[in-house]
Amino acid sequence: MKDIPTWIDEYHKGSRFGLNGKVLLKKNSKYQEILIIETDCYGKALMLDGCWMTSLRDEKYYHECLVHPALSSIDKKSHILIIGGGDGGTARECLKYSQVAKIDLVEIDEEVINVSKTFLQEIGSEAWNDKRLSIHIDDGVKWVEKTNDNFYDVIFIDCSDPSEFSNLLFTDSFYRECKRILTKKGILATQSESPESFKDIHIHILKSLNKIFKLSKTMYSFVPIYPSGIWSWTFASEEELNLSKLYYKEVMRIEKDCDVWNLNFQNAAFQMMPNKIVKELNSKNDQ
Ligand code: SPD
Repeated sequence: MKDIPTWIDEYHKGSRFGLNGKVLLKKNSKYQEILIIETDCYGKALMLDGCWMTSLRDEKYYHECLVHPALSSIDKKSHILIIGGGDGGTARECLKYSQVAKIDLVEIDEEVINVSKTFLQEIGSEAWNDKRLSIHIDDGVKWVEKTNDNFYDVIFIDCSDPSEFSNLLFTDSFYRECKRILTKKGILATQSESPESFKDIHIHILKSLNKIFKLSKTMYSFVPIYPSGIWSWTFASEEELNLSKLYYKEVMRIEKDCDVWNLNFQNAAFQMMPNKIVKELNSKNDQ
């Protein structure tokens, strides 16, 4: 089985999203089925419980969009929390900022980290050896609950789609807890699913964050291997979100080191909300 190229599909609501490749690893962790696939077009890729998570060729579309809008726009960014993010891509992007002093990466499934370190080294890259990164194998919801008030400058939620064991990461009570442990000017940055293939949960996330935080903004771009391709990231804060405004020297350095993100790309991406989402968010019935 391992050496035969075949189509590997994510099945989603009557559609399938597939890549041709060879299965390099198939195992069950305590939480999920883990597949590593050597794909023909996207390099090595990670699939969890039948859902594409990341690939060497397209991971920057996702990780750069999750991290840089938040970190390029916030003054104080010494303490960072990453919930999920077991492939290391989010940590790698955060560590590009010299001001980042400490990252707690809280991943529930140790096996995801192990297979990522073994098969997807390019994604986590030097982050795995950086002394600023502390890895905790723990439940993100419990971690947040036991954290003191006003502790983190930025929280990144780099989670899978809602499922039996990730559902709580999409609840109002969890977002409220995140707000509690953020510093006064802190930012919550979360992947917020697809306005097309995950429209209901997308709307739910945006409405919840809009209700719980003073400000929230959503950007849209694409992650080629995810269902429908179009994806979103939402940023929420109690203070003014300076997204797209600051232009520090360090930001210019980071732009040079990115494949996807730059300030022009970001400015456009924050204007890309599909009109049906605008209308649904504005509809009185759903308030
Ligand atoms: N449909 C897949 C959504 C997964 C989002 N997280 C991906 C993890 C990449 N670090």
